[in-house]
Amino acid sequence: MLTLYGSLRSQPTRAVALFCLANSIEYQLHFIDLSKKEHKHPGFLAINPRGLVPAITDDGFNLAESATILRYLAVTRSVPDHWYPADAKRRARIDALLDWYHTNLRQTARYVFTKELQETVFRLPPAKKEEVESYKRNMIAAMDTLEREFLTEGPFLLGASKPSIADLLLACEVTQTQLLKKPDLEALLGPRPKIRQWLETLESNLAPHFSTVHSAVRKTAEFLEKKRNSKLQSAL
Ligand SMILES: N[C@@H](CCC(=O)N[C@@H](CS)C(=O)NCC(=O)O)C(=O)O
Repeated sequence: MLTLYGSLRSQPTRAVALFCLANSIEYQLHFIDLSKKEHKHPGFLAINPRGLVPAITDDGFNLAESATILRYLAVTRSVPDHWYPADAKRRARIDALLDWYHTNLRQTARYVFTKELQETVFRLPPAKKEEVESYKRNMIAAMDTLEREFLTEGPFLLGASKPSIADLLLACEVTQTQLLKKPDLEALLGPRPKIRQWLETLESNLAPHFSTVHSAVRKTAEFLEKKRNSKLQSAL
Protein backbone atom coordinates (compact mmCIF):
# COMPACT_ATOMS: atom_id res chain seq x y z
CA MET A 1 0.00 0.00 0.00
CA LEU A 2 1.22 3.49 -0.84
CA THR A 3 1.04 6.09 1.95
CA LEU A 4 1.71 9.76 1.34
CA TYR A 5 2.79 11.68 4.43
CA GLY A 6 2.19 15.39 4.32
CA SER A 7 -0.38 18.12 4.14
CA LEU A 8 -2.22 19.50 1.14
CA ARG A 9 -1.18 22.94 2.45
CA SER A 10 2.35 21.92 1.38
CA GLN A 11 3.06 22.60 -2.29
CA PRO A 12 5.18 19.50 -3.04
CA THR A 13 2.72 17.26 -1.12
CA ARG A 14 -0.07 18.60 -3.36
CA ALA A 15 1.96 17.74 -6.48
CA VAL A 16 2.41 14.11 -5.39
CA ALA A 17 -1.26 13.77 -4.39
CA LEU A 18 -2.30 15.27 -7.73
CA PHE A 19 -0.11 12.83 -9.67
CA CYS A 20 -1.69 9.89 -7.81
CA LEU A 21 -5.24 11.17 -8.35
CA ALA A 22 -4.66 12.00 -12.03
CA ASN A 23 -3.36 8.47 -12.62
CA SER A 24 -5.80 6.57 -10.38
CA ILE A 25 -2.90 5.40 -8.20
CA GLU A 26 -4.35 4.11 -4.97
CA TYR A 27 -2.82 5.83 -1.92
CA GLN A 28 -3.73 7.00 1.53
CA LEU A 29 -2.87 10.44 2.82
CA HIS A 30 -1.39 10.44 6.32
CA PHE A 31 -1.91 14.02 7.43
CA ILE A 32 1.10 15.68 9.04
CA ASP A 33 0.16 18.95 10.73
CA LEU A 34 3.14 21.27 10.23
CA SER A 35 1.65 23.96 12.51
CA LYS A 36 1.74 21.36 15.34
CA LYS A 37 5.28 20.32 14.36
CA GLU A 38 4.14 16.77 13.63
CA HIS A 39 6.90 16.58 11.00
CA LYS A 40 9.40 16.54 13.88
CA HIS A 41 7.69 13.70 15.80
CA PRO A 42 9.74 10.50 16.10
CA GLY A 43 7.14 8.47 14.17
CA PHE A 44 7.57 10.68 11.09
CA LEU A 45 11.34 11.10 11.54
CA ALA A 46 11.59 7.32 11.21
CA ILE A 47 10.22 7.77 7.68
CA ASN A 48 12.08 10.96 6.75
CA PRO A 49 14.92 11.76 9.20
CA ARG A 50 15.11 15.28 7.71
CA GLY A 51 11.62 15.95 8.99
CA LEU A 52 10.21 17.44 5.80
CA VAL A 53 7.06 16.60 3.86
CA PRO A 54 6.20 14.99 1.54
CA ALA A 55 7.46 11.48 2.12
CA ILE A 56 6.01 8.15 1.07
CA THR A 57 6.12 4.55 2.15
CA ASP A 58 5.50 2.08 -0.62
CA ASP A 59 5.14 -1.43 0.80
CA GLY A 60 7.74 -0.67 3.47
CA PHE A 61 10.05 1.39 1.23
CA ASN A 62 10.51 4.94 2.60
CA LEU A 63 11.24 7.81 0.25
CA ALA A 64 11.47 11.60 0.63
CA GLU A 65 12.01 14.52 -1.79
CA SER A 66 9.03 15.42 -3.96
CA ALA A 67 10.79 15.35 -7.35
CA THR A 68 12.27 11.93 -6.59
CA ILE A 69 8.90 10.64 -5.36
CA LEU A 70 7.25 11.83 -8.58
CA ARG A 71 9.93 10.16 -10.71
CA TYR A 72 9.71 6.97 -8.64
CA LEU A 73 5.93 6.76 -8.98
CA ALA A 74 6.11 7.54 -12.70
CA VAL A 75 8.50 4.65 -13.34
CA THR A 76 7.01 2.10 -10.93
CA ARG A 77 3.36 2.60 -11.93
CA SER A 78 1.97 2.16 -15.36
CA VAL A 79 1.24 5.75 -16.39
CA PRO A 80 1.14 7.44 -19.82
CA ASP A 81 4.56 8.38 -21.19
CA HIS A 82 3.90 12.15 -21.22
CA TRP A 83 4.27 12.32 -17.42
CA TYR A 84 7.96 11.31 -17.55
CA PRO A 85 9.00 10.36 -21.09
CA ALA A 86 11.08 7.23 -21.69
CA ASP A 87 13.10 9.06 -24.38
CA ALA A 88 16.36 10.11 -22.68
CA LYS A 89 16.46 13.64 -24.10
CA ARG A 90 12.82 14.46 -23.37
CA ARG A 91 13.26 12.98 -19.89
CA ALA A 92 16.39 15.08 -19.30
CA ARG A 93 14.41 18.25 -20.11
CA ILE A 94 11.87 17.31 -17.43
CA ASP A 95 14.68 16.54 -14.95
CA ALA A 96 16.22 19.95 -15.66
CA LEU A 97 12.90 21.64 -14.77
CA LEU A 98 12.65 19.62 -11.54
CA ASP A 99 16.21 20.64 -10.58
CA TRP A 100 15.55 24.27 -11.53
CA TYR A 101 12.45 24.31 -9.33
CA HIS A 102 14.34 23.64 -6.09
CA THR A 103 16.77 26.51 -6.34
CA ASN A 104 14.51 29.01 -8.11
CA LEU A 105 10.71 28.77 -8.04
CA ARG A 106 10.81 27.30 -4.53
CA GLN A 107 11.65 30.81 -3.32
CA THR A 108 7.91 31.44 -3.71
CA ALA A 109 7.36 29.24 -0.64
CA ARG A 110 9.79 31.28 1.45
CA TYR A 111 8.27 34.56 0.29
CA VAL A 112 4.66 33.52 0.96
CA PHE A 113 5.62 31.93 4.29
CA THR A 114 7.56 34.89 5.67
CA LYS A 115 5.08 37.45 4.35
CA GLU A 116 1.71 35.82 5.12
CA LEU A 117 2.06 32.75 7.36
CA GLN A 118 5.02 33.03 9.73
CA GLU A 119 3.34 35.41 12.13
CA THR A 120 -0.38 34.85 11.50
CA VAL A 121 -0.57 31.05 11.29
CA PHE A 122 2.65 29.80 12.88
CA ARG A 123 2.74 32.50 15.61
CA LEU A 124 6.46 33.08 15.09
CA PRO A 125 8.16 36.48 15.32
CA PRO A 126 7.72 38.43 12.05
CA ALA A 127 10.42 38.03 9.40
CA LYS A 128 12.80 40.92 8.71
CA LYS A 129 11.63 43.16 5.87
CA GLU A 130 14.91 42.73 3.94
CA GLU A 131 14.58 38.96 4.15
CA VAL A 132 11.04 39.05 2.73
CA GLU A 133 12.15 41.45 -0.03
CA SER A 134 15.04 39.21 -1.00
CA TYR A 135 12.72 36.17 -1.33
CA LYS A 136 10.35 38.33 -3.35
CA ARG A 137 13.08 39.34 -5.82
CA ASN A 138 14.09 35.71 -6.28
CA MET A 139 10.48 34.63 -6.74
CA ILE A 140 9.87 37.33 -9.37
CA ALA A 141 12.99 36.29 -11.30
CA ALA A 142 11.78 32.67 -11.28
CA MET A 143 8.26 33.66 -12.38
CA ASP A 144 9.80 35.62 -15.26
CA THR A 145 11.81 32.60 -16.38
CA LEU A 146 8.65 30.51 -16.23
CA GLU A 147 6.68 33.05 -18.25
CA ARG A 148 9.36 33.95 -20.81
CA GLU A 149 11.30 30.74 -21.22
CA PHE A 150 9.39 27.65 -20.15
CA LEU A 151 5.86 28.61 -21.23
CA THR A 152 6.56 30.32 -24.54
CA GLU A 153 4.71 27.77 -26.66
CA GLY A 154 2.24 26.15 -24.28
CA PRO A 155 -0.13 24.69 -23.38
CA PHE A 156 2.22 22.89 -20.94
CA LEU A 157 5.87 23.37 -19.97
CA LEU A 158 8.35 23.39 -22.85
CA GLY A 159 5.51 23.42 -25.39
CA ALA A 160 4.29 19.91 -24.52
CA SER A 161 0.74 19.01 -25.51
CA LYS A 162 0.23 17.00 -22.31
CA PRO A 163 1.45 17.66 -18.76
CA SER A 164 4.55 16.14 -17.16
CA ILE A 165 5.49 15.66 -13.52
CA ALA A 166 7.31 19.02 -13.77
CA ASP A 167 4.02 20.78 -14.62
CA LEU A 168 2.57 19.42 -11.37
CA LEU A 169 5.47 20.36 -9.13
CA LEU A 170 5.90 23.86 -10.54
CA ALA A 171 2.17 24.63 -10.75
CA CYS A 172 1.51 23.50 -7.15
CA GLU A 173 4.20 25.95 -6.06
CA VAL A 174 2.76 28.87 -8.04
CA THR A 175 -0.71 28.25 -6.59
CA GLN A 176 0.69 29.01 -3.12
CA THR A 177 0.52 32.67 -4.18
CA GLN A 178 -3.26 32.45 -3.57
CA LEU A 179 -2.33 33.19 0.05
CA LEU A 180 -1.05 36.66 -0.84
CA LYS A 181 -3.16 39.77 -0.43
CA LYS A 182 -5.35 40.26 -3.52
CA PRO A 183 -3.42 43.33 -4.84
CA ASP A 184 -0.10 41.48 -4.41
CA LEU A 185 -1.47 38.47 -6.28
CA GLU A 186 -2.81 40.74 -9.03
CA ALA A 187 0.56 42.48 -9.34
CA LEU A 188 2.30 39.13 -9.65
CA LEU A 189 0.03 37.23 -12.04
CA GLY A 190 -1.64 40.14 -13.87
CA PRO A 191 1.39 40.82 -16.10
CA ARG A 192 2.11 37.10 -16.59
CA PRO A 193 -0.73 35.82 -18.85
CA LYS A 194 1.06 32.62 -19.84
CA ILE A 195 1.32 31.47 -16.24
CA ARG A 196 -2.37 32.26 -15.70
CA GLN A 197 -3.38 30.39 -18.87
CA TRP A 198 -1.18 27.41 -17.92
CA LEU A 199 -2.81 27.13 -14.48
CA GLU A 200 -6.29 27.33 -16.03
CA THR A 201 -5.41 24.66 -18.59
CA LEU A 202 -4.02 22.37 -15.90
CA GLU A 203 -7.09 22.89 -13.75
CA SER A 204 -9.47 21.95 -16.57
CA ASN A 205 -7.25 19.17 -17.94
CA LEU A 206 -6.92 17.56 -14.52
CA ALA A 207 -10.47 18.24 -13.28
CA PRO A 208 -11.65 17.61 -10.64
CA HIS A 209 -8.33 16.61 -9.03
CA PHE A 210 -6.50 19.94 -9.44
CA SER A 211 -9.26 21.70 -7.57
CA THR A 212 -9.54 18.89 -4.96
CA VAL A 213 -5.88 19.10 -3.91
CA HIS A 214 -6.20 22.87 -3.61
CA SER A 215 -9.19 22.93 -1.24
CA ALA A 216 -7.00 23.32 1.88
CA VAL A 217 -5.04 26.20 0.39
CA ARG A 218 -8.30 27.89 -0.64
CA LYS A 219 -9.53 27.57 2.97
CA THR A 220 -6.29 29.11 4.28
CA ALA A 221 -6.64 31.95 1.75
CA GLU A 222 -10.18 32.63 3.03
CA PHE A 223 -8.99 32.50 6.65
CA LEU A 224 -6.19 35.00 5.95
CA GLU A 225 -8.55 37.31 4.07
CA LYS A 226 -11.05 37.31 6.99
CA LYS A 227 -8.24 38.03 9.42
CA ARG A 228 -7.02 40.95 7.31
CA ASN A 229 -10.56 42.35 7.01
CA SER A 230 -11.21 42.08 10.76
CA LYS A 231 -7.90 43.87 11.46
CA LEU A 232 -9.01 46.59 9.05
CA GLN A 233 -12.46 46.84 10.72
CA SER A 234 -10.96 47.19 14.20
CA ALA A 235 -8.59 49.90 12.93
CA LEU A 236 -11.54 51.97 11.58
N1 LIG B 1 13.12 19.40 -1.10
C1 LIG B 1 11.97 18.96 -0.35
C2 LIG B 1 11.40 20.16 0.37
C3 LIG B 1 10.27 19.78 1.28
C4 LIG B 1 9.83 20.93 2.17
O1 LIG B 1 10.50 21.96 2.29
N2 LIG B 1 8.66 20.74 2.77
C5 LIG B 1 8.12 21.72 3.66
C6 LIG B 1 6.61 21.85 3.49
S1 LIG B 1 6.19 22.46 1.90
C7 LIG B 1 8.35 21.26 5.09
O2 LIG B 1 8.28 20.09 5.39
N3 LIG B 1 8.63 22.23 5.98
C8 LIG B 1 8.82 21.99 7.35
C9 LIG B 1 10.05 22.63 7.91
O3 LIG B 1 10.79 23.30 7.15
O4 LIG B 1 10.28 22.48 9.11
C10 LIG B 1 10.94 18.33 -1.29
O5 LIG B 1 10.82 18.77 -2.43
O6 LIG B 1 10.25 17.38 -0.88
